[in-house]
Amino acid sequence: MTVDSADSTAAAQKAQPPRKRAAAKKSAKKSPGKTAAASGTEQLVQLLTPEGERVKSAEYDKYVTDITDDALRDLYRDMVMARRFDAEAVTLQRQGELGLWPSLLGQEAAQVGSGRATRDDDYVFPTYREHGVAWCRGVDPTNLLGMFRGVNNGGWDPNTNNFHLYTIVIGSQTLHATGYAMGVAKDGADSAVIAYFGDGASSQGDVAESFTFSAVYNAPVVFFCQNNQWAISEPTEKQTRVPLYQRAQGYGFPGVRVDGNDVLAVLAVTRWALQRARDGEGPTLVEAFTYRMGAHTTSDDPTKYRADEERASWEAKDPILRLRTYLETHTDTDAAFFTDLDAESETLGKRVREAVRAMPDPDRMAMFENAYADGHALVDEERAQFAAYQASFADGEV
Ligand SMILES: Cc1ncc(C[n+]2csc(CCOP(=O)(O)OP(=O)(O)O)c2C)c(N)n1
Ligand SMILES: [Mg+2]
Repeated sequence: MTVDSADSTAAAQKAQPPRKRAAAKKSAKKSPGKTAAASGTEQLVQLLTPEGERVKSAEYDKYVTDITDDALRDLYRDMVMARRFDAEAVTLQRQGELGLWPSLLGQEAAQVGSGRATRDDDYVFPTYREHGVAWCRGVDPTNLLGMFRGVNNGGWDPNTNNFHLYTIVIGSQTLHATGYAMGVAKDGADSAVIAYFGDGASSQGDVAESFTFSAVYNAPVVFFCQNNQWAISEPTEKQTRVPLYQRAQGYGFPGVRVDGNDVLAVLAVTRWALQRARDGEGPTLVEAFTYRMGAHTTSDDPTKYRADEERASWEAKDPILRLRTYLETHTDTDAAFFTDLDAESETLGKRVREAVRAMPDPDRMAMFENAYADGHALVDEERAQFAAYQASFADGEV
């Protein structure tokens, strides 16, 4: 089924001071492109409504015929565990155990649906917010926290789970993914690549270059854009005058907008897109229409730039709640399933907390390692300088 997607524009305008709001209204009137991009009247693929009702899709049902009630419970569990882990990380940051944390709150369905659509031999290039995808790929959640505690530069071996390191430089991983996918095609492998990025990243030149190269070289890559409506304090209508999924058309490959808070629809659409890639049909753009329920990171205060009503309207579309309603209403899922899961997620929270606190501080000289594979004269000089500086302290400690 396709339905009208939600509109964040009105609420975003309300968050502005009156004068700015009037100017925004005026320019929206003047600019039909802007209105079209942000109006939310676009169609999006949905299989599970916010009220927890299953709706039919002639196009996409066939991609989820294997999803039994047990499989739905597994998806539900993934989302609950991802949210619980994320909440623990936010708390750890607030208590000074992490330097920063980018929360995934609200984006669990987009991440779990797409993450579970991937095969083990596929390769994933995340941004910095894909904790739910990492969970699906089997990366131990505690490994995600080292970089945010400042004790390592990544925290996991990308090739163990085919899950690349987090990338902070906005959009650059789409180029890495495209290059990797071109390599996959040259190898004649039938695996696919998926690159995650945000609505803000869609404005980056790197993303445009990735679209061009992947289209021209027919690279087996899925561009998975989580349109969470905000790029820090910039709303999506500041990024584009057409709905983001329509960008693909200009590059010559398909784009589709999916309800990013509907785990089943995201699973179906991403499976479709990955299969196209494997079948040699080239790239696809998936725009998962979702919402960043929390702050951009723990350093951000969204009350400064967006209205409370906007968040409230998205709370009604919560990805976890809608699947819970479906499970409770249409399956034989008993109360014990939910209470057991609560207990399991608490155990995860505790494990993560203990693991973070136990992370050893890195050797101070370690920061000079891994910048160059074979070393570099300048780095050698800096290393020697820093070692001498440390040795200048009477007790050898800085
Ligand atoms: C090249 C680059 N420019 C700017 C930044 C600063 N920055 C960090 S996150 C961000 C917004 C990204 O928004 P979006 O792509 O929508 O992803 P989201 O954070 O919403 O998941 C910006 C501008 C950066 N990290 N890299
Ligand atoms: Mg965003």
